[in-house]
Amino acid sequence: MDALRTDPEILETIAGEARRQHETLELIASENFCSPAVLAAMGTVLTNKYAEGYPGRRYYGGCEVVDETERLAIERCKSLFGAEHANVQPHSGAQANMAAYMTLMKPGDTLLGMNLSHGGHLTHGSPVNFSGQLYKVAAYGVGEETGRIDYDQVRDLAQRNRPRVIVAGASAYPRLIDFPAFADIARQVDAALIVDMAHIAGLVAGGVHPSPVPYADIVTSTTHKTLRGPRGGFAVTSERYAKGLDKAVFPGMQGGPLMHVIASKAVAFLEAARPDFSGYVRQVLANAAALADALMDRGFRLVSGGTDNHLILLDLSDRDLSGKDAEAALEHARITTNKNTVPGEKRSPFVTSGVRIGTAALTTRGMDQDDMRQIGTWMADVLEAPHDQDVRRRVSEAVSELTARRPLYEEWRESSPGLAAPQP
Ligand code: DSN
Repeated sequence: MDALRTDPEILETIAGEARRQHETLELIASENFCSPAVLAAMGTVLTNKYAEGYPGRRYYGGCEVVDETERLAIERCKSLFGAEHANVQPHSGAQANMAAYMTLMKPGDTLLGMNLSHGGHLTHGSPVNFSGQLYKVAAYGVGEETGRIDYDQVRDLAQRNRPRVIVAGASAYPRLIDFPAFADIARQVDAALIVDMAHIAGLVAGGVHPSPVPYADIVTSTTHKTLRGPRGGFAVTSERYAKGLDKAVFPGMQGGPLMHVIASKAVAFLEAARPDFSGYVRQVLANAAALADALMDRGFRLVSGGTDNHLILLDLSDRDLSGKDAEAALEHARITTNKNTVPGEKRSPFVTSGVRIGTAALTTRGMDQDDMRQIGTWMADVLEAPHDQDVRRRVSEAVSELTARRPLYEEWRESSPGLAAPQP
């Protein structure tokens, strides 16, 4: 990062963010800390190269080296997820979803996806997103009592709406997803099945969540959540849809691939194939269970009463505290989460009655169940007295002691020593 001394303003923002990541407890369920190797691959000369097309079939000269980069990423991705075909070019999960839809349906066709306020994703048919504007949408959700996907409702909606595509997968769902059940429903109504495994891709790679690959026509994902790669997307499919998917990504939707990010995805796929990654994701789940127990022990309600994965959805609808205020109070105590709607939400999506919490990032920092029980106690202290400055200060100081013992990206953090730490 010495080279960045030519731009002290940007260097300051990067070092400031490195410091923030180091000095706070990152519990946003969709975030993680990628390895120095993943980080390094992104800051390379590969960013200079235009490579529209695919390996061996490019629209530019000089692609023989980046062809090899992309081939490595494709082969590693296929091998990691046991897929016949992989496209590693989508710039994001949203674009992977767009390409999957373009492969399997036409504008005006019907899409059945999970309601955003029940834990789905914008690209699963929200009216404010292209998916809700280009397609007719029907939405399933979770049972209000159980907090779990209501598969009878999915079947009923599928039979009544005859969707061209059913999309399974979620952004805020704390339980295992039954992919055979979705595949069965899709078969009954002659629909295609897309699984968006963005949140759980690392859990699938590490073998602690069943894989959707044998059941779905196309599986889409991001690379930066539990999978712990760079910010980006990818999709895997069978030979049957391989050509269609590739055409939908390029030239259907994107131009030149980001070769530096594709190199970084390749590094992440290699890391996720190693035995220690399975140990990591097992610990992610153990940590989520420990944190969930700690919060429930203090009387907090969790959607579905617990978790099977990396994610916890705190339901504050029985309290005089919104998700927005809870997020702010926790942030003042150096604990980063995000407000989230809960099933049966009564408040607006900008206020919400829930807080989404995930353990992938802190597990990467080496934290274990004891740390999670302690963090659960601190969170409960703050949420029970969200305006109490003394509680915030006490928790904030305790968080500082814990984070100081688990250094993160020291090289970056130290590159701008004059920066002030965020104050509660
Ligand atoms: N925004 C992501 C999340 O936080 O889950 C999904 O794209």
